[in-house]
Amino acid sequence: MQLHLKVPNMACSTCVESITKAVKTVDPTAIVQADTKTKLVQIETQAAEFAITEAITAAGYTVTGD
Ligand SMILES: [Cu+2]
Repeated sequence: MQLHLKVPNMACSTCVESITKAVKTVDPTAIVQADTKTKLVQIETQAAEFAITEAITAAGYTVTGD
């Protein structure tokens, strides 16, 4: 399943790293692609969307609708 999330406070590559790490705590096999310009995060994962969203939020980021 592919998730498309918007993370408005993702500003730089360190943010991308933190978000990727957070996602991988939920699903180590997840593939994360993030664009700091569009603030869009594409995640290929078998995990539930709410679990991914929760992990990103816990890492200090805001997830809004696509
Ligand atoms: Cu950053």
